[in-house]
Amino acid sequence: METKYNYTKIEKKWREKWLQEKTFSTPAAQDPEFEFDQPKCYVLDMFPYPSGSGLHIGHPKGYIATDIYSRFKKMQGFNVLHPMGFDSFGLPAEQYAIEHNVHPSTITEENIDSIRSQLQYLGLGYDWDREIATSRPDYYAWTQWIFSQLYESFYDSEHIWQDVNGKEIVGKALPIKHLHDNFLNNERKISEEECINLEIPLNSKWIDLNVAEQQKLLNSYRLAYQDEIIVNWCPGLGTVLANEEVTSEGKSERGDFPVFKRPLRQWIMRITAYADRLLGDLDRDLAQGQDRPSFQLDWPPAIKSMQKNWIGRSEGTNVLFTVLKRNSSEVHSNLNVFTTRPDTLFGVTFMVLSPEHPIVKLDSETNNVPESWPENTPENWKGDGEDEHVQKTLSRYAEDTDRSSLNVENREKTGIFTGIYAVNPVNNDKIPIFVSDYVSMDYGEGAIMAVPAHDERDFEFAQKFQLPVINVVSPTENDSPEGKCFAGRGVSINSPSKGNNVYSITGLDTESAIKKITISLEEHGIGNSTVNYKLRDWIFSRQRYWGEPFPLVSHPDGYSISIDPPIVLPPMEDFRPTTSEDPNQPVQPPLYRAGPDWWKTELTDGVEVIREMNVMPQWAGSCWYYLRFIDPLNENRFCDAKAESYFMPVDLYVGGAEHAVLHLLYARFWHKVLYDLGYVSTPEPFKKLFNQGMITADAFQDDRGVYVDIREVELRDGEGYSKTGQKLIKTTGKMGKRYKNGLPPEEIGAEYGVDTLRLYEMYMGPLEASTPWSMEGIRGMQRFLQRVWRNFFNDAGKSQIGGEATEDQLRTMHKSTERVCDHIENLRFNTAIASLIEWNNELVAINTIPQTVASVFLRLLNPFAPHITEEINSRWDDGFETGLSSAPWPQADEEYLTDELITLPIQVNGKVRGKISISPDISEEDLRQKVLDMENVIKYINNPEQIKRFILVPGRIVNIVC
Ligand code: ANZ
Repeated sequence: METKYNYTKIEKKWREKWLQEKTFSTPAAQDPEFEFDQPKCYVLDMFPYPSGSGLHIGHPKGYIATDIYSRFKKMQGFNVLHPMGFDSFGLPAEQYAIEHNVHPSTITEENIDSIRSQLQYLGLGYDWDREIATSRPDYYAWTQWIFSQLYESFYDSEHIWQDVNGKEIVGKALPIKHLHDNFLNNERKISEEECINLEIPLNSKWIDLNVAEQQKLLNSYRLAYQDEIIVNWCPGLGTVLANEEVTSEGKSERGDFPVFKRPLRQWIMRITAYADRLLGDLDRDLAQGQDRPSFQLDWPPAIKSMQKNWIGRSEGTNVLFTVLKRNSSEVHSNLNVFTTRPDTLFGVTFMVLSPEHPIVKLDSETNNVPESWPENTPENWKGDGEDEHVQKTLSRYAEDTDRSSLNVENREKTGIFTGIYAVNPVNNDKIPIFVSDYVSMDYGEGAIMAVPAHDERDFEFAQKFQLPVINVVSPTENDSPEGKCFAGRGVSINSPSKGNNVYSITGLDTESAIKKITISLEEHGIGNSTVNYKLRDWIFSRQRYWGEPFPLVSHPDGYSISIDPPIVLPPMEDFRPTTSEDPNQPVQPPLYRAGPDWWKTELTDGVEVIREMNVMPQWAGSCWYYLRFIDPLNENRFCDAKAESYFMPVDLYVGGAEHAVLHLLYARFWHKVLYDLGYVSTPEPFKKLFNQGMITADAFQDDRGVYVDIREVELRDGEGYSKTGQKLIKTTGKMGKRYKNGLPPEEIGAEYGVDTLRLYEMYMGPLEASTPWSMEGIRGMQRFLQRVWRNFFNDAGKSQIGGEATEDQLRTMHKSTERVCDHIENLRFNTAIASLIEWNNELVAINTIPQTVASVFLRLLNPFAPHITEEINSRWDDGFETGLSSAPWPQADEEYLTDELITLPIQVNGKVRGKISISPDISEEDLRQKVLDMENVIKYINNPEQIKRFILVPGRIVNIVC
């Protein structure tokens, strides 16, 4: 037998063996042998989209981590589910296909094949029988099915129900049929607003409505509904984009095409209905029923707070102002504003409307807004001037908002005076109304009461237009004004004193002032407390080809009907989006070109209907893939119910922090809908979330600033030179295409071995940190493995293992076991590896390594470097016949861990009364408990509940004063 550590051969052998023997497969739920009472561990990776350029060594960092964790859990006796799949629908795959002039259906499967083999090359123990790809019909049929569930449901925000543990929850998704029956039986009235929207007489009943009207009413409740809204339209890509897909310059993230705002009929997901639960469940105890423990989300605090900010819950008050007719003191209409600071009502010196506010659009219809507008000067905002340039300014606003009005926050404030006035309800002051784009129609009421003394943005505006500033909040001592105005909390001033005005709040602290004035406003019917969210509903249609078709048809009477999946994407030679340079061109999704053969169809009653021609966005498939992995071959259900409640929630979910909001929020939303409808058993899908850091690397630019592929760079003394000998500029960046500094895993694997690569990636630093790649580092790791190999085999290939372990050797062994186990459990792989290296250095010095020690060492190293350890185990007479992957994880024996204890004297009221042996890093709480359990100490304390002071001087003494 070959005696050298020949990693190339060894790694190939084990890689093939694992695949052939399906070593890491998890029994299927339908398998009669399946043991539902074995403890489970569901470990999930954020699945990749199958890009054409394949993986570089930066990509698998998270995958190596979950592989180590899964192997560790398997050895600990858990039934581990560790699947992998591909996020293969959507823009990236489609753009790649367009650029390479191939069809997405072929190129996607080809890319999947090559990425799969790269993942297998890395020795990752996935259960490949469970592979899914979101673009395959047997998968997306169920994405469509879930869409139908959303379409056929509404959110009853008043429905009170109890979760499995009897906790009361307010609000639930219910079948739309309930709503239909409620309307039909007059248990629910059609509201005034609904009648106005439907253009039907007030107090109409369900039976007075025609079918189209009834459907329109239901549509306004559905969790997936259709509406005409202002969207980011990118004619260059031929599709609508989410705000997040648009850069701050108003260009598309992909391709850098201009983006325009335009109204478009869209399918939308009512995620806002779940805002409160999506927020609350981030920090709540989540029940799973009697036999299963409740859990809390163990997520990085930064991700939780990003989700909180994204949802943006804001408690405030809506206040009703009146708007006067132009040049008159008669009331024209009402104007509602949303404020978080009703205590500043006496400091309002102007109002600002969003350019899209309906009052701005009233113009000639009502004669309220002048044909030409007053000039935009301080003299004129007070009164009567007229100037046509104002009209121009206003139309410029319209243009401005057309060109993606993102990032208006930091721009210099601009605005115009409307020439009309509002009346402040608390003091009847007449205040001018302006229009400015720093107020957005998307939030609150699209109109604000401006308080320049206490709001930075209003202050800037007031400065610019020379508007008065009235202080109404006085800072308390430790909260003095920072900027030009005081936005903090304090005590109300200049806001009438008691008796002068029903709204008087002078002298009250901000909290009480808000409360008091809100109550008074409510009593007078001109205000009510309310909650606003920054979260917007989710625009769910894309005018592209490579996505899930909707399971919907449109009826000739103008409403949609859901139809049974699967709706298979028609094969189309020309799948390209209909692009144009003209933002006003009518929108024509590619599926239109599939022709009437595809989009015309008949209902069972013979009515001819038209299929929906938009497709779903990329996010759809990834919203629920973790459920399909549980039971990927099920043809009758998205996933077997018993298997779902066994495997859910996902115990560990590892992926990039870039998915902090969208994917993680969308998936949680769908999950909650499925939970409400009774399809899944846990209120949240992902119990523990972890974000791996990036791998960065040196990148080199030539003197034109162009990046030179890292493999074309010659390295000398830490500097890089081009092929022609030109010295290059060295920078650092995230490994990848952009900086041309990615290296394929096969290249590193061939040179150093995959086990070395795996170990090195985990050793570079804490998993969550971004760390630079270094060739020096990887060589060090290779030397470590060579030493491990030589510990087992001398040059003649003979085993050098045997004999009994000494006390000291056992102590090191158990301590290392304890440490490595704890580090892996907490995903601190770098320190786990450091412990193994340290231990191995001791082993190197021993001539013959005792059998027990060798066996434990191998098993601890196995999750990190599975190929070499399996090979050693298989060559060794005392090895595990099952192989290490199913060998039992070593247990640390407490007895051998004890020498780490330190002994401290215990003093009670100045006298030493006993001694205690404790671990040096015991918490004060645990120590106190231990001391209180010591009878020989306790007898000196009259009443343990009345201990005055309990002091631990670390490493010195425990001091009790009573
Ligand atoms: C008066 C006031 C006085 C305000 C004061 C703040 C401080 P959050 O916390 O984000 O909810 N506002 C309301 N609607 C707006 C819109 N559509 N576009 C831009 N700004 C809007 O912020 C709520 C505050 O933002 C509201 O409270 C309002 O200004 C402004 F000393 O009203 B405030």
